[in-house]
Amino acid sequence: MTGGSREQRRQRSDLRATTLAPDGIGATCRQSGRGGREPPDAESTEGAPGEEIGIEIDQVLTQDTTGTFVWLQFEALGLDEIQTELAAQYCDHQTYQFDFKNTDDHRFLRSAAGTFGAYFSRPGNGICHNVHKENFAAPGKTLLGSDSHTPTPGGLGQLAIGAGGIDISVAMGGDAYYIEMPEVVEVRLEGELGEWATAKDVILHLLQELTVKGGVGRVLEYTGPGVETLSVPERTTITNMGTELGATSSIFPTDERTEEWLSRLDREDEYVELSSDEDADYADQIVVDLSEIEPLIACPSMPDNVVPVREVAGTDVDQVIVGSCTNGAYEDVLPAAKMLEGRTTDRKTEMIVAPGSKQASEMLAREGWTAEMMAAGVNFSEATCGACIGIGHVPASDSVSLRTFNRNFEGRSGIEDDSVYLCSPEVAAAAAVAGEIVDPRDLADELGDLEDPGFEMGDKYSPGMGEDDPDLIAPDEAVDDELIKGPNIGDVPLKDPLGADLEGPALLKMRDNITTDHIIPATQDILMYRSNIPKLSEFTLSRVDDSFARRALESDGGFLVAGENYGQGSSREHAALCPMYLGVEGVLARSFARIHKANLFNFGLLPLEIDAADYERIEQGDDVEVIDDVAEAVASGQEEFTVRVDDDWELTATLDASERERRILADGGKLPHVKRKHEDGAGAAPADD
Ligand code: MIC
Ligand code: SF4
Repeated sequence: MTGGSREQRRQRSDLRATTLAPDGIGATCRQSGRGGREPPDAESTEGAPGEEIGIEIDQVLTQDTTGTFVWLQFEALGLDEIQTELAAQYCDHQTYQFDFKNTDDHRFLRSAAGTFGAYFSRPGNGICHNVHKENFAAPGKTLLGSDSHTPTPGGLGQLAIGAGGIDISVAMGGDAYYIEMPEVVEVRLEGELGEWATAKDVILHLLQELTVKGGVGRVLEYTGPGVETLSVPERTTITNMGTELGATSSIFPTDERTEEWLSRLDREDEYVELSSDEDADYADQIVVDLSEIEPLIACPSMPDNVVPVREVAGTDVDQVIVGSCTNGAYEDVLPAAKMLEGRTTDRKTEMIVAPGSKQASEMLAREGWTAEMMAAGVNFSEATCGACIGIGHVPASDSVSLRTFNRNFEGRSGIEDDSVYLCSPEVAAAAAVAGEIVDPRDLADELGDLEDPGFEMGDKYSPGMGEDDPDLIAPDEAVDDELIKGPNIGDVPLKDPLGADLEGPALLKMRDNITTDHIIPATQDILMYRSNIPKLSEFTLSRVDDSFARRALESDGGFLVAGENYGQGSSREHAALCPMYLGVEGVLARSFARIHKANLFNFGLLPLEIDAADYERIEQGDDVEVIDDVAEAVASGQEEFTVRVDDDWELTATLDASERERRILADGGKLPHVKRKHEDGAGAAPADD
């Protein structure tokens, strides 16, 4: 059994600093095969971009909405003990427990953490990224998490990557995590942020420049003299939202500010100095002059729809929410609290604060800021994801909501045609006071006595944290030692191995940038079925076409057609699992988002890339037939596939897959693949290659 008390865990940790790119910061890698080569046994620290590498995983995290399947698949793999140095199960997305199904999920997760040896963070203790950052994130360690914002602790030098649930199950079983070696891009920070400009504006600026596709296949490594001007909470706001750029991960070097931050948590012994080599060679360089950053805002309904706040000033605001894994730290809420001191929120504007962790809540309360904000008209939520995925505080129809969150995909707030803007806590508080969007610099001029609250680091974290924390249960204090499954916890569906023929209608044609929130929405009414695939699959792509699930089931097979960046956003493997359950065989898209493409392989769906002209020509309802013997072609490493459309014309589609991914596809997905390897005598570990 791994895990143990916090003290035991510290003694075990060997804080090794290793290498991702030949010159960058990162992790120990194993190279894997592409184009017929088998993975070499030897450890390697090199890898050319595009080549498949295996990363050894030190820590894993999972949360309540992806976690049930992580453990169900861990169980289905026949595993009984966690092999990573540390695993943590958080309950953060649906902590209001509106339905017994949510509470059943949480009870199951506690029982799984206890049975297999993970830390268990109780519902309401905070968002996984915030609680992990406070308790476990450590420079030089690798972290894999079943949530797309797992890269958050890159702000303190941890190489952290988001992945699908079964990738977490397999990593917990002791196997490496395999990805295509990303390009490492330098983001060089010059200068210092000016008045009213924040870390949130830095990442919004990058989204404006690079778009939601700009980071795909890349790790962003922050360097330059501007780094030392940013504290760890500011850095983690930036690394958290690197996910919206599509980046595999984002990482900062470590320095005195990292050490100072760790010492506030009594974890200074976990500090490791990490920086890139002076002559590091990057695939690209982006220079950001922090002194030129001004307050920015992402307009509805995409995180890269960014403009200066002044451009949308005067827009009436109905709701303001400060919180989330991006801006829910004590240090994020504090500036908003200071701005509201002695003021009130506008009568027509409701303001809610949802701290990222119970620790942040507790500190705000102990220092009197909660009372101060309440007097100003603010309401408090428990520490939860909640409103970020349409659970609570759903905006009124035809209303404007300003949030300090990271995503504003249409409908994600819980109402179709929503109008959600993303901004810093300072811009949010200014809007709450003014009742409309306003650049805080202009509000300060108007009010005369409003000062830039600046950034202030909190004192030592509050006494609630530490060995006796009742909300974070260590494996050796586990409450349960066997799995407790309520009636809503279903089975893991399995797919048959890939056959020779693949044919069916183009069930749905979609535009560019379709998110996993389109594929499987996360709102309250739907989220409670995450452990019940037959029921959840009824909602598949309902946000695009509510007849889709019925049509897919009736058609008994078929394809999805999509534009660029298909499956961006969340890591939820349900976005591949549910289409698979409905009989979808493959996706023809102009390009795929990284985690979703991996999830398609993991559930045996063929992800084929098509060009712009063919995408334009193919229509919903057309018959699609892959001419090749698919099983044979996939196994033999064939990259180009001929697809006949409507018995009338042909297109060439590309399968960009490693040897390992081809074997997973051929077996019908990762679970059957790993089980088969296991049965074939590959040993106790769930070898994935
Ligand atoms: C999100 O922000 O979309 C989520 C909800 O945290 C997801 C995870 C999920 O769908 O459960 C993510 O980011 O991976
Ligand atoms: Fe939770 Fe929102 Fe962060 Fe996802 S993005 S982990 S839903 S706070």
